[in-house]
Amino acid sequence: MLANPYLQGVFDAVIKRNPAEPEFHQAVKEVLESLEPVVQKHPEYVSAGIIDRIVEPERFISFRVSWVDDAGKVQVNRGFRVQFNSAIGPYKGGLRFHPSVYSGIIKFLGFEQIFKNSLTDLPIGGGKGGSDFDPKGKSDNEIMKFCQSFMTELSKHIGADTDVPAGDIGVGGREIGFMYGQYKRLRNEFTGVLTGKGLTYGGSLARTEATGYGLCYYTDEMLKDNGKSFKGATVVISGSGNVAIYAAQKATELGGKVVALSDSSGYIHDPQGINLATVQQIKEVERKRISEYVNYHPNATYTEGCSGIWSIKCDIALPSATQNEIDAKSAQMLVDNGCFAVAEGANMPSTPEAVEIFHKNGVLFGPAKAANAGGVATSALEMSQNSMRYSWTFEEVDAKLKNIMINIYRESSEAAQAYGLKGNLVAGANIAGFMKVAQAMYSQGVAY
Ligand code: NDP
Ligand code: 2IT
Repeated sequence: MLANPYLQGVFDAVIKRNPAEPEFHQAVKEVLESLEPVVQKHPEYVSAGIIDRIVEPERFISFRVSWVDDAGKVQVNRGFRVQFNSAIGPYKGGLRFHPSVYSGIIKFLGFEQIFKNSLTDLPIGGGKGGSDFDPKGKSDNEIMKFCQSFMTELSKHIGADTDVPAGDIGVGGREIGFMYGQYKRLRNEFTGVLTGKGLTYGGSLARTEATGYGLCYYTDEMLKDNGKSFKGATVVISGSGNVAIYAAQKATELGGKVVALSDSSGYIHDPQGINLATVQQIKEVERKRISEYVNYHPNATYTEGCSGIWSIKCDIALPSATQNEIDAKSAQMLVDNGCFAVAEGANMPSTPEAVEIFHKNGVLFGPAKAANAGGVATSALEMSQNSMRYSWTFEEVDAKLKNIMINIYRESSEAAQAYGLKGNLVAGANIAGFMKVAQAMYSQGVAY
């Protein structure tokens, strides 16, 4: 139960309107908990119905995606786009292709995206989309067919000044390329309608690296603020996709030793330090399983199953695979093994019980909407470059990204302190992200 009856009422309405969507409920509850001190201080937001409105998407689109596989069989998937909040800019957020995708996953991600995007201090609203399509085991031709069919419908709802999708799980450079090609063909226009594009057709340098690098810049700032650093620290990172790979690269550059990575089948442990070139060859080039790693590095071990990765002794954990991958048991194992910092590369990877364990035990905890905002921040920088028809160097984009991540840490940390919750970066990120959107909604009146 939420202590404030008004907020509890908002939460009850969310559950009633969105039944059987536990991930969405989880994301909303966490934000509403953080807003308790805010509604005390700002009754005008309550009377303007800001919180009642912010939990309801401005628009939710669900559509059929049919395509023909290599065997000539017709396949049907479901596509989604949630246009959650446009108070501070065009809807912005990734597309996820994974068999687990349904309305509840899209809404949780879209809701989180509102506050994350606000934290970047760049003009982007909150959106998210995707499909229950499983890219695993599909040929390039099948991926192209699916992406073209998906974009044929999505193109009716997006635009460079309306809604700008990007990648997420299962959507990387290959998929963005196929979707961009289809959008251009349908509209006959070359605009910045997607981000994460290839460098030859409007992509930004450093967007590929941005989420992982940004995660480490944020973590580094959080560590420094508490008299610690990556230097000499043992680091465990889950996942072995876009976020995990570039987090591993930056953590290593900052002096940490990354000893484990995973995928949805299992995890590898290399006590000497993971060889990233091998991982990139396996995952980015060959699109194979992380278990292949031990064929190249016989000193490393591979273990089936995902959650065991949190039993490896480490100083810093960077969960970068998927939602709810750290439960109370895994959080307790990390604490018992002396882990002093956790920062979330994935969206909502820690369950509420896990977060509580980290807080109770004094573990420095950087929540997803702050710690992984570097990806979407750099997407917004890609939008700026597209609008200017210009491109910045890698160093220029990377320097802007670093500044943004340091600011996000400081703003969240200050917001927590201002509301009497010093050190609680979850509340700090939620409050700081909320305030800007709330002010914009308030100024714009009751439009939706
Ligand atoms: P990728 O598709 O590149 O990689 C995903 C990784 O997570 C893979 O190793 C995958 O393993 C693993 N994974 C996916 N689903 C599960 C699951 N259900 N259980 C266990 N492991 C799983 O995606 P990203 O690296 O882009 O995304 C990772 C996380 O980061 C997501 O939570 C995403 O929302 C978040 N994120 C991504 C951003 C970006 O810019 N890309 C920005 C901010 C957040 P397998 O290959 O076996 O499926
Ligand atoms: O969760 C996220 O922030 C992303 N997947 C990146 C979104 C984007 O628009 O770059």
